[in-house]
Amino acid sequence: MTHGIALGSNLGDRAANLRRGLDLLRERVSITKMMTAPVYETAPVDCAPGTQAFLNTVVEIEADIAPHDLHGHLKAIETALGRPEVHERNSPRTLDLDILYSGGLCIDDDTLTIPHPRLHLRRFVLQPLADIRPGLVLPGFTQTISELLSALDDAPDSVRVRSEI
Ligand code: PH2
Ligand code: MG
Ligand code: MG
Repeated sequence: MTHGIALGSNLGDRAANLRRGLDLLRERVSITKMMTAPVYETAPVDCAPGTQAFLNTVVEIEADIAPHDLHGHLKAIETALGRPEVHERNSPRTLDLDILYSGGLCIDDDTLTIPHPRLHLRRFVLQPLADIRPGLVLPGFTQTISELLSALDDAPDSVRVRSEI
């Protein structure tokens, strides 16, 4: 099935952390297809004052894996990158890996909420996702990703394209 994953880093060598995260994902999960968005430098959202800017990107993978199993791999990769398993909410992190969507599934249990509950509010997610999947309509939504992006009323320059992954 098709899984969308958001990557974010604002601690250490941010670009290297994103790349290492994807390398570890490829080692752990048998991926038959991957689409990568450009990397954006983004202003922190809901973080403590003075928090360092993030690098964010999004990938879409095709892999025969259930969302909870994928989630387990993503947590293990975050830990491998040095992120403490218990951490303060929105504290600086070497790597954050969030499942955005898994095919047409809606999940809401103790470990996972899919689609990601805040993705439609976040330019740092919608902009890279719109680069690879502008016409996607997620389960529970009526608007496409690019329509959700256009509807944001925050500052567009909070998100600046930086590089390829
Ligand atoms: N992640 C958060 C909270 N705020 N801000 C930016 N710019 N990028 C993120 O990845 C991010 C955030 C929670 O995971
Ligand atoms: Mg996370
Ligand atoms: Mg997150």
